[in-house]
Amino acid sequence: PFLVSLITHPTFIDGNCWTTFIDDTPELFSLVGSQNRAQKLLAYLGDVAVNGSSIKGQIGEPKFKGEIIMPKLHTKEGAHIDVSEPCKHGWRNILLKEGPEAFAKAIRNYKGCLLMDTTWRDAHQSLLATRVRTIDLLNIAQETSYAYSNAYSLECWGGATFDVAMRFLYEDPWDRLKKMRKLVPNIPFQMLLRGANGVAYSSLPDNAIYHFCEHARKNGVDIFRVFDALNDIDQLEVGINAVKKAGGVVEAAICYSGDMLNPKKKYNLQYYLDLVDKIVKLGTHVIGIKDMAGVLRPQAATLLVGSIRKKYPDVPIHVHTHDSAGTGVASMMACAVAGADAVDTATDSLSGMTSQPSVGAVLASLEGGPHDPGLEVAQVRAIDTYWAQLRLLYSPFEATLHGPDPEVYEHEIPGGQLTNLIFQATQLGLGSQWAETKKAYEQANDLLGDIVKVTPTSKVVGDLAQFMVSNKLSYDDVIKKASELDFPGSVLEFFEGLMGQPYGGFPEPLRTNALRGRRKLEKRPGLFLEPLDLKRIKKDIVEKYGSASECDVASYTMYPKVFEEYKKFVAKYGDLSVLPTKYFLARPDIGEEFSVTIEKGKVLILKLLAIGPLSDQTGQREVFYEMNGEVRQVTVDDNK
Ligand code: 3PY
Ligand code: ZN
Repeated sequence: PFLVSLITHPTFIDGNCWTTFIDDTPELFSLVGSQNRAQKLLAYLGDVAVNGSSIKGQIGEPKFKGEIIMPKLHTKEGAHIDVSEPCKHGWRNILLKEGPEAFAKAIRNYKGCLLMDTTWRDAHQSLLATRVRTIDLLNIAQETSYAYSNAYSLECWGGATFDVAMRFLYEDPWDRLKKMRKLVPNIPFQMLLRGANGVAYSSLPDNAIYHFCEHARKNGVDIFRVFDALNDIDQLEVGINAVKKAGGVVEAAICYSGDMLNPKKKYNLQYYLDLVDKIVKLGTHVIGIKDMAGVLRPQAATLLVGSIRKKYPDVPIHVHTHDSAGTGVASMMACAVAGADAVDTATDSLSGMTSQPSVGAVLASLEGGPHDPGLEVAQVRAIDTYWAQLRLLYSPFEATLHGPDPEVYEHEIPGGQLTNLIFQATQLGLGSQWAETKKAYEQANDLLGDIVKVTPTSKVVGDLAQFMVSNKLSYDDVIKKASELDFPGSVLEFFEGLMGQPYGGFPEPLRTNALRGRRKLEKRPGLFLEPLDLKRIKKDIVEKYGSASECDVASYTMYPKVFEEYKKFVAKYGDLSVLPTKYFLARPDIGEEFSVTIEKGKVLILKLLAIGPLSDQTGQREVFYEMNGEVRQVTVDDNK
């Protein structure tokens, strides 16, 4: 195609000066670029047509088949809201004009209890295996900028979304962030940062965390919820300082575990208040309470939030929970009444169970009272009509959750992990082992010293639990046979101290017996890691892929292998983030027409015409597509 464009270009035909031709004719390259992109896109569509989607974790095809109907927003008075430009009002204006301290002060002074909407991050991480794609966030972004304009924040980045975007969706998480930012300039964007682990699963050199936060901030993240999976203050400090240096709002979080009101349990009120003292001393702008399993019951919430509020009347408190046991709404109500400034909710259709409590239910509980979050109920509901359709579109990633799990108070499995474990158990046909796995999880937690469980320590407990179930090991067996057992890698890493130091120390003699001479770190792992040579990394990426942004460097530092696999995929199929989800996950019907905007102003109208017979010689098939009126053909290996 390049040659054809070249020799038919008028300048070339006229025989004008060749040396300046290429410089003066960039449209030629853009034409070749888009033809290339179109060809790569066809290669993907052809592959899906023949082999079906190969997206990991996908079971079956989307239940939603039609066209998505977009919601219309109206003011309270009934006037139609034009969403062609994003909304301009919101809390982000204060942050941009006056900085994080002024932002925190303004939030604290607000009379109601604000909401953070988790739909774009934790809700789909917890219910749909983090599979919601950029295009589906962007399509509702401008409407969201209006309906949620008074929200404390939109949680839309970090946690597992970073890894999953590249690993399973073949998307660039930075590209997602930049595009969302353009469409939602008014609401603060919030991300989840795993302290000294960044968005990875283990500690990285400090300079990688600083570099990551700097670029997250530059590209649009405003509020960073920083946590450490063991509430290890040294690990937390790395994240806090990195966010401060980047100029973001620091929301250092204490992870809530166990049952504070039960005197037999390890983590009591004093433990949490001491932790809060430490994060306040480190200069957090907002105090985060992170109830990752949904075990903060209403009465404990009243006591915890009330006590922190009394001690720190001027620092905003923001509470996160999961609705696994069904008590989320009651707990968030209790938090609001006890003095929380913000609580987390998700759009109704992506709420409940292992996700956050429903925004509709929380609004119904607080609206019109002294803690009113200040959102327009009808607009919030209108946004949910979009997500109700999207939930069906993502049905291939649904875990079979049928109702609340009050056993969460015993096993304490975090929301996202609970869904994952159920999903795995169902996929493996281990439904009957599910009850056993939950019990083993509880025992594994006790064996490890009753630790705080959230990424990555929740994986340690989960791995040990699955190891116990598959090897038919009881609690006592693990203790007795520790010096012979081939423990999962994550368990050994935890025992080595690679995830930080647990409160109350490591369980002995289990640790020593399991490690069998491996090192035992007594301090945070980052102190033992050499700084990364970020310039060298950039140079290497340029050499391999032709260019490298600082965002690429940050992706590489977090997930070197995943980043390289992602780059290989993109080299083969192009940027698939522009492809509507329906066609990303399943082939269209023969004759069904659809469009893909591959870049601004460049729309491809596509129609699957036919799938050819299998060639015995090559094991391939020809797939025929109509693209902008022309018949195009791709040859695809039949892998079935
Ligand atoms: C994550 O780290 O991804 C979490 O969601 C922890 O709750
Ligand atoms: Zn969560």
